[in-house]
Amino acid sequence: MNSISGHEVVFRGFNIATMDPNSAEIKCELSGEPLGGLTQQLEYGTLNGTAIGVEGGKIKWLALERELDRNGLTFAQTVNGEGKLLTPGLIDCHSHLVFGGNRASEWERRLNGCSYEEIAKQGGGILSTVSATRAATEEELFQAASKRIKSLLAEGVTTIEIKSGYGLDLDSELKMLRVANRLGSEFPVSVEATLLAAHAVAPEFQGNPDGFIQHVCDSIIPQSAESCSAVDAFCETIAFNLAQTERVFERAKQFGLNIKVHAEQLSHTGAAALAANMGAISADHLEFLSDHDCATLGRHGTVATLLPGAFYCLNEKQKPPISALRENQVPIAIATDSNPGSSPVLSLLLMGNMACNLFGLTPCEAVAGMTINAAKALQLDQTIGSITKGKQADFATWHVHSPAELVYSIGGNPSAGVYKLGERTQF
Ligand code: DI6
Ligand code: FE
Repeated sequence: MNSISGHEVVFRGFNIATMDPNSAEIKCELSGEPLGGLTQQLEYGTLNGTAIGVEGGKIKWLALERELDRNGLTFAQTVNGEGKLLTPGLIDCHSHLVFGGNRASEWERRLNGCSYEEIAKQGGGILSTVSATRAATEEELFQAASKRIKSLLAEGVTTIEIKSGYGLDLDSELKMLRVANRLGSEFPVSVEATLLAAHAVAPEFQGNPDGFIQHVCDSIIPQSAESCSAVDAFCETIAFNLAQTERVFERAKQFGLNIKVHAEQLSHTGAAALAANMGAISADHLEFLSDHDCATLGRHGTVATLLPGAFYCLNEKQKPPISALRENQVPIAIATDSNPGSSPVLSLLLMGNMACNLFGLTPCEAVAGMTINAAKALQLDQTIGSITKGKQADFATWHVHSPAELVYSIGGNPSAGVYKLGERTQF
């Protein structure tokens, strides 16, 4: 018995890149024939001549169009793709989208030879955005982030992770988390809010990082736990050390929160392996990751999230160890790291292009990095990230034929419409 009722919204006439690693096993709801057998491009999980039935915001079935026609089935509504590409909605699994002010003047100083670390040590960098974020009202932060999120949504993003970390006191961190969650309720996008209180030492605790970490563990994590799903920390010579990072993660785990980490961005600290050993869902940046760390990530299933925007904007030279990540079967995700300092980026597709051109990913790895592996980086791969029966009907449609074209060209948004829970988005 098939489960086709006629009440579905049907998407047909699309060239579908399912990004489902098990796409070869997908079967037609009507005939039981394998759908993946129709294509040579199993790595993108490409399906042609296949319709998607959506009901209640979810993918109810996949079926051959000719079988639907042969059985004379009619439906409540049909969306005809006319040959356009359909992919899972894109997922930006690492962003700092909520912040006050901007840091264009620091960028000018960096162009004149001042380093990111020097600016941070002089009280600029993250702390200058902390001042601007504390000074901004909640409404001002929401309006500024709304403008930014629209750029991402217009390019196919249907889920985004947004970090706090520019408040660094309880009230300001909670203000940031509220703005992040409000973006998810007012725009057609799912927001995963992450607490990043351990981003920099708060000005009130200058010279006393251990005291600040104590405050994060005693007060900020417990009082933010209901407003976020994960806790992140910046482990770096200019931020927190390994022992401080571990304290933050231990506390987060006591509240049942996921952990993720900014690690091995400017130097090797061992934070990625520490986090993986503690069960982190992702380790992010990773330019200085060692081959041994790659094995640790692989063993624990921790996702390596690469952030080529920060690498590019900081003019870094050291690249993440792509071959060792592959050898250890570490899932690789790609994200914007959208933030006012190291990655003022509002295009996830551009990050896919940079991941290929700068880091040597294949276009297929880049697209997987913005879909199925980004879902894994948020521990949401049971519900989003691929075109799979039972998952959410979050779709991006495109004026291109092949998925590689999404990351091949730069600029000129190829979006042909976005669907969140089966509904065409408007914002
Ligand atoms: N690494 C980053 O890329 C951002 N935070 C971090 O820990 C940069 C944040 C900033 O410069 O404002
Ligand atoms: Fe970041």
